[in-house]
Amino acid sequence: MLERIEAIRAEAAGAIEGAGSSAELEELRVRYLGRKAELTGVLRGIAELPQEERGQVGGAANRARKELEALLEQRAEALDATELEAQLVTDRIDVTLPGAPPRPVGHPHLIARTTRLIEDTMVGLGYHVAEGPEIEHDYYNFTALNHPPGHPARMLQDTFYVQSHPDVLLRTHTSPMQVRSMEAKPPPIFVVVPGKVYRRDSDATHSPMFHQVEGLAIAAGLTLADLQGTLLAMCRALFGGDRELRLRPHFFPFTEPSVEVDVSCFQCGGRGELAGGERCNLCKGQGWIEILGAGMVDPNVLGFVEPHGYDPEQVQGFAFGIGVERVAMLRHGVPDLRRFFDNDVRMLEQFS
Ligand code: 2U9
Repeated sequence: MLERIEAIRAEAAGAIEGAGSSAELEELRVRYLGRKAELTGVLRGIAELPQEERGQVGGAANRARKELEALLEQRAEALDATELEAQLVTDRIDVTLPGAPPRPVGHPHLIARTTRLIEDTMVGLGYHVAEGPEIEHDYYNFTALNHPPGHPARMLQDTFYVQSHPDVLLRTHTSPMQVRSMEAKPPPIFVVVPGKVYRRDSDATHSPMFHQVEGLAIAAGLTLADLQGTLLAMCRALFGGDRELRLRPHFFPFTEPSVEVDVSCFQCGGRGELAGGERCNLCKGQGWIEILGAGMVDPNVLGFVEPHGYDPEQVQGFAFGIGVERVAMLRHGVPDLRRFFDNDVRMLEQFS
């Protein structure tokens, strides 16, 4: 009997060691330790053995059962681990694979890209970028920018007002944020302000909402020459390294003197005619394209922020404003400004 028990134990131990799957292991458990297993039968029949054999046989059968139970448990753990590992490998999903069909990757809108280009150029010259509220107070949009009461820009035909608050409006330029920047920080200040602005205007070259970047530089000793050099660097970054500038006298309430600035035509090189002798259609034969407005900041404007350190006798500076849509239309040959805001992907995808 003892030999038989040892034979069963040895056979079962070998089989458990060689089991290749959890299912196979379960079969072995039933075969060697189940209700109908030979060893189970031996244990059940102990009471019927002669008294002197019971202790030895019972002890050997119990030890064999305990050993096989332990071996089954060990093998089960090992198999569970390898089976889990195998499952993880076969179930692996590559989340970096494109979906079906692959999704097209988006890109910044042409207006955002053009704004960034202007910002980057000015940051390269040492300017900070500041953004501010689109809903403004009359004080920041007009009063502090030297617009007298009754100035035409303040009129209802030109400006969107908030109905319930006659002093609250949609900003008509980003200049209010330059005033806020001066209130927040004493001179010297070099700041550009990009953003949406609103005017009651709508046609192929005007939209009730459009984008500007305005710049402001205030420090001791700045002159119109500094303004010219700054704008030349910006226009060359936008329209090519060979560009020249032309300044024409103009009027703005917030600058004195004020100028309108033309850039030499980047299609005909400023000649006004193309290689074949025909008139340049971009500059209409003029050789110059109007591109922005600028000027030396009016001392009256500095007077509004004098308590914040801007003494018009001590510091002076310049400001400029440039329309982003106009720059984008010129750089990319877009004929109608409204196309930027139709949200027609056939238009937008051309500029990815
Ligand atoms: C402060 C003082 C002065 C900003 C300026 C212009 C001239 C200008 C236009 C360009 C095309 C508006 O988008 S557009 O239609 N802007 O001509 N803007 S000077 O002058 C400032 C700004 C802030 C404190």
